[in-house]
Amino acid sequence: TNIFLVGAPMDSGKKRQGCRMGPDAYRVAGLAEALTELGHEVHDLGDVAPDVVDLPEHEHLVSLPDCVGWTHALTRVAQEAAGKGMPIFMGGDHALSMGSVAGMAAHAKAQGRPLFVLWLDAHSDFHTPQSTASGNLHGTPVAYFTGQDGFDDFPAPSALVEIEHVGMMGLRSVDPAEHAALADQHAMLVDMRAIDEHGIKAPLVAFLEKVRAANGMLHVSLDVDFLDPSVAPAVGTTVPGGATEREGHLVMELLCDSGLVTSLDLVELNPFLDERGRTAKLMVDLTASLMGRRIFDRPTRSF
Ligand code: DIR
Ligand code: MN
Ligand code: MN
Ligand code: MN
Repeated sequence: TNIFLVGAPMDSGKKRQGCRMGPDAYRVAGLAEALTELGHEVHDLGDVAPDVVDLPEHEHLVSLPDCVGWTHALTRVAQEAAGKGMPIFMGGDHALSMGSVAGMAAHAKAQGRPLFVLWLDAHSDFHTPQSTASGNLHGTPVAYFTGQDGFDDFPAPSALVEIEHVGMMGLRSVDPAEHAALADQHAMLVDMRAIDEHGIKAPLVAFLEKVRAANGMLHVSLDVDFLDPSVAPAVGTTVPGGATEREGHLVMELLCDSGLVTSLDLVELNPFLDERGRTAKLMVDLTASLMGRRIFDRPTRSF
């Protein structure tokens, strides 16, 4: 596969700083090398910068002008990269997915194919700028790219993702307003209890069958906090009770087997909170599993 690494050092989607160091952490942890070793052709496009927009700061929403500028820039870059190969967005916080997904949706539309989104996250990120209590826009991307109301300051996406084409896995922190908004929608919602009871494979396979039946493209958005904090501590919004390291790899291995994934976000890594690169390396290893690494091919890893 022709892979394009897109650095998106976006740190504006929440108050706590550090995600801007994410792209370089992935580079230091050997993301490009791991993918090259698997036989892929890897191009690092360097880091994107946000567009400059003429918008005042908002009294409640954190860094609104910056978030709007990033969305403009990343939508454009995503569309360009998708035309050449498979983009991997190295975040950066989860607000970057407003741009990455909007760009991929535009690309898919131009191909005459629907875009599906697999959201691997403790959180549903389905707030609107009106419903968010924290003011942190990294809690809003799914509402943005599915066309919910209230994003007037943001670019209107040229293509939306249907909420029926969204699958969320790993949920264990959904705010009341998000829960209410999701209740009358038809996204696939797989919370940690469902994973405990049925395993992670069954719901994922069901989702992938839907993607295949629709000849869809599939964007995967991997938030570090999908994983349990005991294996992935470098994230500002840890929630106990997350996916294990093996559950993470199994998801990636099944996605690899499906051959359906056309783009990937790696988001919310905060290297400032990491333990000697441990979380960055795990995210690189998960990406390697997605791109074809098998158990018996794994390099031994130490800290
Ligand atoms: C929370 C945090 N729901 C908020 N969202 C996070 O601030 O609205 N998403 N951390 O990954
Ligand atoms: Mn998230
Ligand atoms: Mn999260
Ligand atoms: Mn429903």
